[in-house]
Amino acid sequence: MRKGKAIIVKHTGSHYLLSELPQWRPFPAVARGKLRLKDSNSTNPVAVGDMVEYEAEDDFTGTATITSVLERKNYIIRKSTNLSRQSHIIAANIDCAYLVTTLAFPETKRAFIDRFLVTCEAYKVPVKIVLNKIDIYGESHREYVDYFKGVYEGAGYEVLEVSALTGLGVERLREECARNSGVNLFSGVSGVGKSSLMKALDPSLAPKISEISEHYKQGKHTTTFYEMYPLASGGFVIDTPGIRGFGLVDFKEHELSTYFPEMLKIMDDCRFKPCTHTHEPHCAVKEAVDNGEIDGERYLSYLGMLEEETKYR
Ligand SMILES: Nc1nc2c(ncn2[C@@H]2O[C@H](COP(=O)(O)OP(=O)(O)OP(=O)(O)O)[C@@H](O)[C@H]2O)c(=O)[nH]1
Ligand SMILES: [Mg+2]
Ligand SMILES: [Zn+2]
Repeated sequence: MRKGKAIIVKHTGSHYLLSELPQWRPFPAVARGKLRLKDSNSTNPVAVGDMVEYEAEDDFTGTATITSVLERKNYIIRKSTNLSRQSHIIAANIDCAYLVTTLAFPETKRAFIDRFLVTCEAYKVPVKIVLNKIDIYGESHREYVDYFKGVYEGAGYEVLEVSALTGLGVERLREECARNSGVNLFSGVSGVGKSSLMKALDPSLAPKISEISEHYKQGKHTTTFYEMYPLASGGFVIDTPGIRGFGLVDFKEHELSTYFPEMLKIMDDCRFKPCTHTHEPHCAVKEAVDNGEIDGERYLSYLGMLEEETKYR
């Protein structure tokens, strides 16, 4: 019998594939009994990226048994709707999350982007924004692309302009993904090109890709499993199914603004502490919104999240 530690690289129902990263030699495993991390009521107690302990035959024949899940350094968690009681862990132990977005075909909603970013801040996941399908925007959209980049760079996030189709920006993304043989996550709504980007990074990979719907201008939820892939150029990428809804999990009203880096920077100057930045006089955040230092839509996202968090509690 052999005992070891490995990472979950694929998860389908009760079956897992594990690999001892940074080696890439996946082997099948099942869980012994109920795997559970403390205090977790998520639909999936373990996720891709989780480090587990396993037992297997010395020659790796047959199926290994997962005996326990090790403490996570970080993870991304969401609820499908704000009303839902159960939460879902997208992935764990991520070196860099790439939130893949598009301005159109399909449009990624700003509220969705901001919820994802807030969750990354709260659960300590480094995150960057990928603006994909740059090839289809053309000169007429340049102004909006610049505005979008201005907003998120101003808030403290890197924004990478890429096109999986033309290869623009792909080499830079490839270099970033290879850094420290790290585990990278591609997440976003359906149809933004997560699987296409993976294939652009490493043409030997063959994830399923399909056209967005002609009629609805939305993705068709082509990727259905969470799965990690090794890139020939180094590093690993977790391709994920498109996310339908992103509800926040376990946020306290007074913490929320600390997960907006541009608010966190100035909130010491609010007269009241804690300040919700809604009705209080002499609020530095509201002043920054009024004079344009904080983007108005980011602030609206903040108010929307604040309202939901107090309403559904
Ligand atoms: N023009 C253009 N089309 C792209 C680009 N990237 C992806 N697409 C197209 O967008 C559609 C959806 O791509 P996918 O890679 O399947 O999208 P996904 O994000 O993996 O979608 P799900 O798996 O459903 O979440 C396909 O028709 C791709 O060819 C791009 O940079 N430019
Ligand atoms: Mg996909
Ligand atoms: Zn304030």
